[in-house]
Amino acid sequence: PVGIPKIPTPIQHPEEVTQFGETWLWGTFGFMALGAVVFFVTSQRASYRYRALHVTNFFICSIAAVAYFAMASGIGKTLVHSDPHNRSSSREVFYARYIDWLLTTPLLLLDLTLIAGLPKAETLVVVGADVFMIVTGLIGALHPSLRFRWGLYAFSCLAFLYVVLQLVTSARSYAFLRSPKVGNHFNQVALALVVVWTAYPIVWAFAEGTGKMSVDNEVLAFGILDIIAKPVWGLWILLALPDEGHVLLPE
Ligand code: RET
Repeated sequence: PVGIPKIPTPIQHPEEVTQFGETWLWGTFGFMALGAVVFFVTSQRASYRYRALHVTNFFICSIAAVAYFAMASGIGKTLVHSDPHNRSSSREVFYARYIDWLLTTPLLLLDLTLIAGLPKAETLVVVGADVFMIVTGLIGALHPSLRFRWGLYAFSCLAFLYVVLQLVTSARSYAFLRSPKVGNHFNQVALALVVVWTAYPIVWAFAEGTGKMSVDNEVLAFGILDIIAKPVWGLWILLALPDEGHVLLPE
């Protein structure tokens, strides 16, 4: 029997990273590895009063370097299908980023809380909110339903707001309690952190959220943000740190 004539359909491709994105992933790996080497050297030379900050920055860059090595070499990603009948609605999601962020964002916050001398209990709560922010962001990125994806985004944003609020209220006051110089330093680096970190949910909204941004451009944007938020910000914190700003391990 003559079969039903097939209507040729255009080949549909999922939205995936290309050579451009892969090259940039290797580039970002290079920056993180360089940062790790620099902080390793400075941590060996630093006075014990500041060493903890050099060590956290060394860990931050090392973890990111490993995550970027994995992503550049082709793992740590998965296809998310928002419509099982339409392959072009599938998008590659780099979940490895979230594993990196899960470990490194608490360490970045620790840089600030150690300078401010924030009490341990409050530090724990800030870090808890930060972990909640990353985990809900990860579940959102992997969710096939666009609607529920934004629900998880909202939970994540609430946690982010809480982190920011704790930094600009409580942690800031503790920093000024130590000395005006430490307070001013904290003001500057905390403000920079809030500005840079706010760009993450914006990129997410255009990339995972609406798909308006290609995976390549997402890789480029998060790469640039990660370089600013990790090695650049970490180096600045240490170079601008006043003498009285040594690490405080409070109650
Ligand atoms: C997500 C999506 C959901 C909403 C929010 C997000 C915030 C992410 C942030 C990430 C920071 C990462 C850093 C990495 C290290 O360099 C998860 C993107 C609020 C703030 C600083």
